[in-house]
Amino acid sequence: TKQPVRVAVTGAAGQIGYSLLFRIASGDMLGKDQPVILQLLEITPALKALNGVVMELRDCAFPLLADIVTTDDPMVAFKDADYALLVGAMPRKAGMERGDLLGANGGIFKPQGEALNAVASRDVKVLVVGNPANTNALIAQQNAPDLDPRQFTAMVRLDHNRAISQLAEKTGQPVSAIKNITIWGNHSSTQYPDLSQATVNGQPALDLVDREWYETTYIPTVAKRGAAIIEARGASSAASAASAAIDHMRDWALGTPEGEWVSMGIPSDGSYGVPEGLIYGFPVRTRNGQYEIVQGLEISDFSRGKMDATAQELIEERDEVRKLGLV
Ligand code: NAX
Repeated sequence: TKQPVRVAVTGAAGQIGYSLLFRIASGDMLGKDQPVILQLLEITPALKALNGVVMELRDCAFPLLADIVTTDDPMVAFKDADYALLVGAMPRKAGMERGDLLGANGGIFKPQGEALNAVASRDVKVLVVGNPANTNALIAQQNAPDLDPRQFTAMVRLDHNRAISQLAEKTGQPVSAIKNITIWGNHSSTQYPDLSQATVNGQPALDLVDREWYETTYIPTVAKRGAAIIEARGASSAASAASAAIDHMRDWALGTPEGEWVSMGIPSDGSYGVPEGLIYGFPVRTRNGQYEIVQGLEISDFSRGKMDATAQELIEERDEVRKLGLV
């Protein structure tokens, strides 16, 4: 039997945590043969609620759940962590400017980056879910100089999954028929859900739907889905966000199927003219725990415009956190 691996989760007593932890502990993320030790981080006032979640985790009697650690100290939560899912973040409050939001989150992701740098496994795989996810990932990464910058990623997988499901619904096909959608850029309303290479049962998706629908309905529906969920549910996406986090980490750790790709927010290496260093959604394939950007895709003028606009937003966020001395 395999040795347990250490999985750190921040914001563990929150909404997403309440779905995510049970999926990790049941083996959905790393496989049904991989025991896990959960290392859960919360702010001090939430430790009591976290303890309740831990009671429920224990009550599930998950065979793969080897141990649970709870703490309000990142140096404890990230100790020897093989995987770190950074979910806890400061939500945008009414009247908050972008700079205020980025500053508040810098207060969380800078010390967490430093703690990862100090105590995590040298191979730790980091996924930032907490918003603004891409720039929070950049902050953590820039404060962890001893770790490979490529180990810091941000979640655009929920957008990717939403893009699949919207296309499946429109074409009347199962989600399993849909391949090779890309979410380019920021996990925000400027994201670009790109169907240029997508296929439905092997047929080009853009031959099956009309261009007008794609540009004026599909793209904004995917990009604004988070707001639609809040409007309907009275709370932001939680189970679907947790499921996307599971998908992101599973595919990174265990690999993507032959001939298919997924979308991950990763540090740009300059591919497709995306400024180097931005944490940007790209099409990636993964194997043996490593990801690589899918190269050689044709980029139309329409795509170029969308990709540049979302890059521009990430540049502005980066400049803002630079001004604040966070990166
Ligand atoms: P909740 O407010 O339910 O939970 C967040 C938890 O984080 C709280 O329990 C809080 O005590 C904890 N927390 C705050 N600061 C912390 C710190 N410094 N260390 C450890 N824990 C801390 O939010 P939830 O609905 O779970 O969402 C979490 C984050 O995910 C939010 O930032 C949200 O915007 C973001 N999302 C990102 C998505 C994505 O696709 N990238 C989609 C879903 C979600 O909106």
